[in-house]
Amino acid sequence: METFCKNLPKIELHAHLNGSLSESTLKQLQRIKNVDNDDISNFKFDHSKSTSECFAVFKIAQALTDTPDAVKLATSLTLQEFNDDGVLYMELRSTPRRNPKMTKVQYIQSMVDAIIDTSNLIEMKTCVLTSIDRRNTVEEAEETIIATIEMAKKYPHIIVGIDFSGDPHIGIFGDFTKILDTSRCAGLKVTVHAAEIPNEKETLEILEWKPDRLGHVTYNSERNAGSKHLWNAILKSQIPIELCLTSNVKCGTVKSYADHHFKQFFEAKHPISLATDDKGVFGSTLSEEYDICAKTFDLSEEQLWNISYNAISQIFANDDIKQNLSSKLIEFKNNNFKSMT
Ligand code: 6MZ
Repeated sequence: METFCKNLPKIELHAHLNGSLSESTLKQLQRIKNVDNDDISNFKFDHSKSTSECFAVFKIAQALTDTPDAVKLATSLTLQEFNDDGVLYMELRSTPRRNPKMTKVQYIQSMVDAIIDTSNLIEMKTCVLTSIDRRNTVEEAEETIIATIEMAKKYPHIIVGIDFSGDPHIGIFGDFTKILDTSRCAGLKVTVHAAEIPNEKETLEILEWKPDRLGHVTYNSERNAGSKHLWNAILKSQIPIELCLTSNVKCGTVKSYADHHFKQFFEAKHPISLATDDKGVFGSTLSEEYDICAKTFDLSEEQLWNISYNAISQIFANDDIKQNLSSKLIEFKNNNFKSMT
């Protein structure tokens, strides 16, 4: 099963750049910056921690990606790693930061440059989502959206959407809807982290706003601090959900893999994809996520293929890219499952 999961062409729709940095990438960035401290030994979770501890560790990576060159290098190395794991298409998300050494536009440009420079070296196709951090102000979000719209005009095939993320204990989704409407009017798709902590009122508001995709959706029903009404509203919405099993287990928002809400959404035939979230922090590749999912929920290779194939319709890139991914997944199926119809 492990080899199958590695070979299966996969679609990664929920990966945060600074949470995805591997130890070797962090070390390279440290060398370039000439810093030598053991901060990075605290980056990867070797056991489960709380959500708050999780949000503290991102700062370790962000301190190393504070110039355009560092953002570009971090992006290039991360793309290479996802490609080597058999990812065929990914949407890489990151919160553009402004500091005395770079503007938000330069931050986004660095990600784009890394994608363009690696495009001839790797098979994986990558698009960018810029993240709005809910801990920050609406003015800061506005700045990010203006920068994203400007860059999306220049690189419409690379910059495809906005992600709403950050520590769910801080900030209110409703404060950001006007500014998110602006990005939608500019043709950008939007994915929103929802129900990472119990907050039925906010989750219902998010559903009402109708994002193009949702992340996590952990506290979703009577069985986990939600209600039947909430569960029915999620299913009725048919909004695809990005599920990150290891991330949720390691942040302690689900008790174990067996308790993960993958099972309920899968059985309800709700559109879902599997994703890593922060592979550097949680120490799990997308192949490993597929493998864990298969072993925990007793899935066949055909069912895993279906999960990957169905994710194509959920991507934010255009129909040509969808068509191309579809052909590659069908080719894999024809070569690997002679008996599949
Ligand atoms: C919510 C998360 C997250 O943007 O600097 N982030 N937001 N829930 C999660 N689940 C654990 N994992 C990561 O990457 C790091 C940032 O992504 C968001 C947080 O805002 C974090 O600071 P970038 O590339």
